[in-house]
Amino acid sequence: MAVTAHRLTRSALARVPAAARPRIDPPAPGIVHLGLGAFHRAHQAVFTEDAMAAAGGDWGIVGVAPRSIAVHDALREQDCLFSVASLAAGGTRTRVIGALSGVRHAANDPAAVVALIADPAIRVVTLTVTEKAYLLDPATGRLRADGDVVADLSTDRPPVTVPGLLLRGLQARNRAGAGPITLLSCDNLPSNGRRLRGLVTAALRYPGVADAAGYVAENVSFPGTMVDRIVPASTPETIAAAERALGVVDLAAVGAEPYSQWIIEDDFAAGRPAWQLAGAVLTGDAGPWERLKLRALNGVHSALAYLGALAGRETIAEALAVPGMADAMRRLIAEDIAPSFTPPPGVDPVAYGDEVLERFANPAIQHRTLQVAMDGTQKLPQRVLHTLADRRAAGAAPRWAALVVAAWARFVCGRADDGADLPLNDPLAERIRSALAAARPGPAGVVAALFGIDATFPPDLAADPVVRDLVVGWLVDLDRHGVAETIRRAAR
Ligand code: CS2
Repeated sequence: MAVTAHRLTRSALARVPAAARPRIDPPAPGIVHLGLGAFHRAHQAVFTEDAMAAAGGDWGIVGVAPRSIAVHDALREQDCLFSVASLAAGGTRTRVIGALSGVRHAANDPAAVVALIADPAIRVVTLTVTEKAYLLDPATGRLRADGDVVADLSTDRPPVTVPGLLLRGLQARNRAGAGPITLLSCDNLPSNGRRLRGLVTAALRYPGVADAAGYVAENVSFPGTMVDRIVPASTPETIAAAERALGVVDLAAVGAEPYSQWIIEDDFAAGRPAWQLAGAVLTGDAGPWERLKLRALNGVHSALAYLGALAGRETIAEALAVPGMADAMRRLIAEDIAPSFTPPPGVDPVAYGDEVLERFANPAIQHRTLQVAMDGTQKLPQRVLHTLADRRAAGAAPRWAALVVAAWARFVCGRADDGADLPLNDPLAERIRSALAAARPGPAGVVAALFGIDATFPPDLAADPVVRDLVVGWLVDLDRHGVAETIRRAAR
């Protein structure tokens, strides 16, 4: 009869290889994190454990799952322990992380989350809530009217949205006299610190939370960050590999590439962990690093996701293996992305791009093209459209960046080159479908319809005839020849 392995818990740590055990004792809480996903567990939690191992400090993380309860329950059953496997072609290194002090499930217990943010022991709130949670209209700087957010901010009901949890927590912190705090966005957005400040400031206009406005202005800082580590969604194989490595069952295991980078603006109202001792880079301005990463990594990621999914490639590494694809991505980086922005001092975007392509080619990382392809209306602006706009402002014709938009346009039409259906996972899926349903026939009609989605495409860019012609031209090729032949022809 098969012997059931023990679950990963504090008492089972003696069964785990010594080299894989946590580097710290259970820490007292000092941080609340919103968004308990795989990325947070493989990135900020690891940096924070290493910072505490190097310099101590009560910086334990209380992880808050906004909606999904599965990870919350798994971690609670495991004394908040989980493992991270660094997956390299030459082998895997797995370690158990003990940086979590607790977990909460916001949907089931919003009051506990509000009370945490109001607790004087908590001095930093970090967030990985994905692009779509920042309900701010970039054009107006005002909160996009989302029914739940408005209800959270103007009624006494328990909050159910990220803005609601944040604002109710800050309001309670002010009323409790709990002192200053830092809100640290760790989402893939340009100027993510300013975006988060904008979100909070816009929310403070609502009567239900307006009394916190003075406190926020005087006591809350919003530094920006750039975060980087490729962390595919966990699968049953992730869990099985963790059990083989640890000898216990970890249902919250994550797998990630070995590379990890964190650039943080050093503006903390009530202190922070010694993240620099864990390899993070503290700076006065994360902006150039954000643009480098969002355009030369995430922009290329999205390109490979859409082109790869259309070509029937399951993973990013397989997409990159399409003949001519690596050369096309190098041209995207060299001809359109690199000249579109000023990189951090001493950084060559083309060399950075070459390293990114090596990371994407890692055969040990099963990063699905469909996972990266999700939420395109929320990702395209900072990953591709800003590159297009900046190159157009310089009078250039960014044909390779236009290819990414064309690939997205063909992807959202829902059909791969071999006729297979493609899923549309996007907050604006209905808006996309209705635009396509009303589109004039043919590539020009599709582009005109999709360019009308002004939450994604700024009107001036959508009206640019050079951009439109480039995107339509690529879409004609993709429709006529498919990805592989289009890439082959383009490489000539
Ligand atoms: C990916 C990112 O899913 C996606 O959209 O492009 O999660 C990417 O893996 C990370 O930003 C890498 O740091």
